[in-house]
Amino acid sequence: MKMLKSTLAIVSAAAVLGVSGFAQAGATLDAVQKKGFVQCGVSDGLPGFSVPDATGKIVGIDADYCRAVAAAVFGDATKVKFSQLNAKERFTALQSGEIDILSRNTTMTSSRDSGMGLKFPGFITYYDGIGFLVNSKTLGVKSAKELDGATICIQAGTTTELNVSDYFRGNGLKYTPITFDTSDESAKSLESGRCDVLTSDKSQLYAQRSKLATPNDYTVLPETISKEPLGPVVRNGDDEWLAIVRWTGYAMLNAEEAGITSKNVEAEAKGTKNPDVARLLGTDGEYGKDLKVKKDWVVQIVKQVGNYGEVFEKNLGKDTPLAIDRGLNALWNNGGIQYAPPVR
Ligand SMILES: N[C@@H](CCC(=O)N[C@@H](CS)C(=O)NCC(=O)O)C(=O)O
Repeated sequence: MKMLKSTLAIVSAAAVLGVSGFAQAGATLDAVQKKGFVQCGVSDGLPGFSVPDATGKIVGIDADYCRAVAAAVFGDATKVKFSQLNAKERFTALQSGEIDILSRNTTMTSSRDSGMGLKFPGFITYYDGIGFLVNSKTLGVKSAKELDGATICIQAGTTTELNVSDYFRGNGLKYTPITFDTSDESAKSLESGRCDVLTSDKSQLYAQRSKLATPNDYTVLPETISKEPLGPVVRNGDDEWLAIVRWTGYAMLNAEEAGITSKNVEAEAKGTKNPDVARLLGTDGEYGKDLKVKKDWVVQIVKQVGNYGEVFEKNLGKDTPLAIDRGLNALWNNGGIQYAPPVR
């Protein structure tokens, strides 16, 4: 009887874990291969990160990350379906198994990485930080320190809520928060003057500003008040899937560092004399096999999606409406902190 009870306890615990989305090692890759696509959770619409273009295709660095994972798994970057999620919905969608990866401008924090049945593979798609966007014509402030008494638009379910509260308390300033479920609602409220300030990750402030009717009237204040390392998230307990998602990003960074681009990757795969490049591109060794992906996984990622720098420039760089500098997101040997462990 005692044994039966404990067996029942284990079975019901397993059922609960199943329901709450803890994955078993290998389960996600198996399921993805069976259905033939990666289900990717992205934002509701954030230029540069994930937003539908005129044809309805979701474009942006977060969407491309999922395409790169599909290129690694299937050799085909188009084998992705997207779920558009707001900040409040995103973690439940991953926990419940509705999506395979969350790639939605999500900050890695200890509580999200440990207390929620989720894991950040650790690849940081974009090093960000919270800032403030103001209408420089109507609110003549040059620094966040001058925001005492301001009404501030914030998105619910984000790290922004807590970080802004810390900043104002820490600096002895008062503010009135107005929270919204979507960033479009926040942006509209800034435009209508309902709030004096819009706060969010700085990359998103540039993205939001690019969508306003008169972007040049708005300024991002110089302060960055928090660390917001944004990256993909997977369910806890499936190390195999976590490794694929993690090494997809590292492969893209290593390709950039080695000068491998979407244009030259095939020629390099055939003709390289550089041992690092030969390993990275699967000409030498079986590094894809360890990850349970094909030998040419990196060739497919870079050919079909691009190296990290190409993806950054295409979605966020100087030729886009966002015109964001590489800054912290430059490679470690070029003034930034993007540093990938080697494929070997
Ligand atoms: N990085 C922060 C903020 C993420 C976030 O959701 N930001 C909003 C503010 S711009 C957003 O992405 N909105 C787009 C949407 O509603 O889909 C976090 O992980 O909590």
